[in-house]
Amino acid sequence: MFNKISVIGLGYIGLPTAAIFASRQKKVLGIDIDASIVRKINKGEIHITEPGLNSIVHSVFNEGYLKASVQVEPADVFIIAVPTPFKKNNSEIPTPDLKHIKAAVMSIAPVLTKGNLVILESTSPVGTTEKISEWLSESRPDLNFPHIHFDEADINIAYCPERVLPGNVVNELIENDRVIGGISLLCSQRSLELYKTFVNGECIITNSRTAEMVKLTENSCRDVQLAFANELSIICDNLNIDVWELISLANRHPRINILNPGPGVGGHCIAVDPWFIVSKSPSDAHIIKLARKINDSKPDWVCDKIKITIAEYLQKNESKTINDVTIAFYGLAFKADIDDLRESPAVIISKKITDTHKGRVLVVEPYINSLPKALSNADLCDFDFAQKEADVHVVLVDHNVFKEASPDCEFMIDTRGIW
Ligand code: SAJ
Repeated sequence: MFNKISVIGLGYIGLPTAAIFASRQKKVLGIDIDASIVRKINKGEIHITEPGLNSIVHSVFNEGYLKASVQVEPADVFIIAVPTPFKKNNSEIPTPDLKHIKAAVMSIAPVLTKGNLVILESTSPVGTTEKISEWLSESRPDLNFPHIHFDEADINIAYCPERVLPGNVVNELIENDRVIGGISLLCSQRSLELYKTFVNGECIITNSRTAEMVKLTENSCRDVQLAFANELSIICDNLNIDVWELISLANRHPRINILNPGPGVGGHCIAVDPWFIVSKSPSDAHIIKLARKINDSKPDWVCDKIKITIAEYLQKNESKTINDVTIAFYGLAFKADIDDLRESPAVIISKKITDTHKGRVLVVEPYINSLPKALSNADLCDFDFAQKEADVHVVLVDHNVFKEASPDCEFMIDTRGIW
């Protein structure tokens, strides 16, 4: 049935998905436009950090089940897992950019044959799966597509979002429940059959529009909850209340579960996906839009706190000038215990301060070997060096190694409440 599976886009979702299918003895061809990624996978190696993934890719490659290529080939199933960034367009509301999805769809169009299943996994605005069906039918008028022919179509198309947590992807891919939204019932049923080859969680069938909205709703819900926690942290700071104590006490209520505030909300999902809802329903999506604004403004608030703390340090150390003040940032990743710096509020904050601060800036980030270009004026160092050299200490990520440390800092901003 599904003997040959092609996964288009070998990133944080596509590569683990390709590897797990291959580990179930499916012949998998991974496609990526980046030749260096393809070369790496074709040596049995990986280009991302994700616990447990390296050994799976290594063995499925050696057993001959996984290969990578820049060139699409015929297959039984095509799974699209490419990024869906947004465009800012000088407007208040960013809009989703479907160029990578469209390019992936156009790349498979020439090799499609009757009976193929096409699955979109990329987070996408509502209606994208139907659009894929339209694009394909324009490009392949010799085939029937489900947005017109439903269960009679030659090609089946569905939206099947992932909901895995970076850092626990391999386990969650297998164990999480999965929502499967076909354009027709047959599209859903065939997709369910495919995912059952490795998903232990329940696979639940719906239509493609609902499945698209489920994915956006999950991440928007978390964004709204994070905005609540971040707003609380600012209110508590003004009222001289320890927000961490407040939350732990409020969370003793049986129906309250407030998340932890932080320096902002990062990553390529929660900080992005809510805009896909807002851009489709700008006059109705009030809370979702406000949550985005609250979370996006938190890094500026942290920068202001850093400036106030520097001023306090100088007040206490009268012989020093601003040029003498060394600041240490602890963590750059967008969240704990990963190496991913995408959309990281920690990068935004440390860059903003590094660009204007006249003294030295140190960064402690055990998950990277060199600083990104944006921070070329800062120095990457280890924890002990930062503790010894810095005057002002700023915790931006709650990595376990930081939690286990016993810091000694008089002037400190702890955006994660770990010290
Ligand atoms: N964060 C806090 N406080 C918290 C929890 C998180 O400040 O209490 C911050 C993190 O530091 C990070 C951001 O929120 O900056 C997002 O982190 P996250 O752990 O909440 O989520 P992601 O982006 O790693 O993964 C999310 C997950 N979605 C939900 O939990 C609803 C995951 O299940 C999705 O698969 C993933 O987005 C995705 O790919 O869409």
